[in-house]
Amino acid sequence: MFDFAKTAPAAIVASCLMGWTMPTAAQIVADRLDSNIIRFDASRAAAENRRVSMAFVRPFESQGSVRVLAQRVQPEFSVDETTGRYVASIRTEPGTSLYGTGQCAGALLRNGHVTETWNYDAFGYGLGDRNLYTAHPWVLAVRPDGTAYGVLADTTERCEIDLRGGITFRGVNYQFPVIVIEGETPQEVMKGLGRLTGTIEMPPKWAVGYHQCRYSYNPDARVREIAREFRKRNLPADVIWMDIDYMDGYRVFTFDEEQFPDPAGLNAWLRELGWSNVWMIDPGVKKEEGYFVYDSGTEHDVWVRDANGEVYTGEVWPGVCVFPDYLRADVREWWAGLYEDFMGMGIDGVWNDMNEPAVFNVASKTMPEDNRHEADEELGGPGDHARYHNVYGMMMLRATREGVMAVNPDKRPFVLSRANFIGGHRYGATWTGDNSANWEHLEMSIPMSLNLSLSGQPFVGPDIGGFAYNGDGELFARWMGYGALLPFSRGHTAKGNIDKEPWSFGPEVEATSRRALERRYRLMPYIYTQFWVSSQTGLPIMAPTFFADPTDMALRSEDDSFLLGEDLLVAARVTPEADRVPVLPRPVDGVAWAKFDFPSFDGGRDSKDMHQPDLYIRPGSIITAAPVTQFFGDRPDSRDELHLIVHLNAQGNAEGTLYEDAGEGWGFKEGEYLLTTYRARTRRDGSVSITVASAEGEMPRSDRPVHVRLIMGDAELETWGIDGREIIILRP
Ligand code: NBV
Repeated sequence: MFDFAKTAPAAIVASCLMGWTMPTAAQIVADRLDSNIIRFDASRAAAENRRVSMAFVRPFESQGSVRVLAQRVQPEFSVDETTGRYVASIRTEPGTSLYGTGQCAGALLRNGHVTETWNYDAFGYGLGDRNLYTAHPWVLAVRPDGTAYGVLADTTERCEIDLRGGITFRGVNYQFPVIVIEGETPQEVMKGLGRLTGTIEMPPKWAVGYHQCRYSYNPDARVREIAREFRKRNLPADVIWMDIDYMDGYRVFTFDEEQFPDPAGLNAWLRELGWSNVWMIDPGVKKEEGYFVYDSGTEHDVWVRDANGEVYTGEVWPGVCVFPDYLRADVREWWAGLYEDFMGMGIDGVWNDMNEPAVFNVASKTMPEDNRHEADEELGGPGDHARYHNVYGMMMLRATREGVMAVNPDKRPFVLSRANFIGGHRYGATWTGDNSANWEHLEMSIPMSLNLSLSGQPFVGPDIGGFAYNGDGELFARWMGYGALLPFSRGHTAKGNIDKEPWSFGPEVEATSRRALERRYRLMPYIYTQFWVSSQTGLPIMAPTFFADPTDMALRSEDDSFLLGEDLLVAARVTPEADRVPVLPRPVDGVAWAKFDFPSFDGGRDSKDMHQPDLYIRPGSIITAAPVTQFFGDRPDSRDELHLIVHLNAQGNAEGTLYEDAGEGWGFKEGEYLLTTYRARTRRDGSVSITVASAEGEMPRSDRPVHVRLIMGDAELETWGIDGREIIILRP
């Protein structure tokens, strides 16, 4: 049980022992960190003992103190008499909708739920589990009038988030500050969170494609077989993944000599077929003298130690393991160095798994809470595992990213991590761990990915098709349908399961999968633009439908649909019977969001395929699209055609933005990009003129053909023109 007196700062201990009373508003210390961001500390003593924030992108200086009573959101602080827990709470006004809290199983709307931040190897998780793989002590609150605020409990420690009546955070050991971000809209709050915790870096464009994984594709001949099959069948995909069985006895940074004798050759062969590759690395290092990673780590004294100062050992895949202390910069540097030879094998991306960290054969499924981390002062100084558990994975991810970047400084890194912490999106993408192949999980994946997105992790998605168990073709087809439109789109399944490639369930499921993947690749210009928007602003890539109209209470608990960017609504059918009717945003000035689709490879319209989610375009917007490609770089001609899908608003206008760059490298930071705003205007004679309203960046505009589709209810008009020149659509 938590002993508040043992670890609390002296001043607080004294008041605690005397029966710590709730500080009055006058005792609470409130500082402005940014125009709409206020930090509240429970007391002067708490402020003085405030720890370094691991969530923030950089240290924030106070821009001056503010009056607590003048704030619309006023946190209250107390200590729970029975448990001794430190409590920070916020009263919410009736009708406030609550979201975020990181990865949670269940509905989008989090009112009434209790979760806990404690990264956990949650294989087989389900509804009602309080803590999963990642920790995001953050709540997004949307008031009935659509104004919003976000609340961050700035602590890395175990923290309960209780949304049964208002917002309550219960922590242990540390009187953490509460940070409140106010916004006129939830979007404004997310942008504030982006300023506070940073934004994603642009990923390589191949990582925005579809990823194919399984535990495991081995030996290498199987990898080639899968890669060939995708191309033969015209199933668009960019990335193939190597799970732990490529390693020699699960020793990280090694390759099984029999099954993967020539990883560099394999990667080069894959590249010829347009594939990028991702290989797994876990944190547990086999304790074995003579194994170079263990020997070098021991020499550099990098391992986490137990409370007695002995190197801690725990069992994971390779057997008895030791664990790097990623809280130390020198250890991160050592770890980063290991990637030199590894990446030298032509490896494109890295997958960090098991980094909660997961440990076998212990009830807690992780290392003891009294293990020691010799964290650097800039991260808060030495502390126990209880304090640093939730950021262990994030620090591993950071070290990996640094290693990958050091080897390939001219390339954009791609790293995927299972464990993470709020702010960890700065270092890599996250997926939702070991879900299951059943309808409950298919249904849960959308709200789960949405709440992670609303917690500041935009590059996110589940194992499409479900990890544990088999499922059937029907389930797989439906999951592929919407999974192909998630920010991180990867099919995966566990060892021992049946094959789960798009063709494994027969021709119908294969055709459905192809249509789904073709949609992603057609929408690639638009989707890639959303990654750029997120990298610039902190906005999520996938957003809940209520972002279209935060004042519409009917959208607040819409679990089955999501927005990609602002202009595209994806409405999925997530029950076997496909019997739920999505709640769509209200018409804007009488103009409804319009359904649209693409012709698919097999000549049909996707809408004939009930496994594909319905696509809707916002009134007044232009969505950009491209011809189907099989992978990034498949049609490298810069004069390749561009498609504009136009849906006019009540005034007869529409606008849409397209971001383009090389898809790899950092040239875009030096101006090598093209940001175009296309505008449609209805002219007096009723015709519609489409022009480039504004352009930015030094990448030249080619004279590529532009195909324009004007969506008009069930009908549509189309025409062709040249990019950069006015295009006119005559209306009958
Ligand atoms: O490395 C094997 C798996 C991996 O496929 C999965 O995605 C991770 O979440 N890993 C967990 C370890 C074993 C899980 C049973």
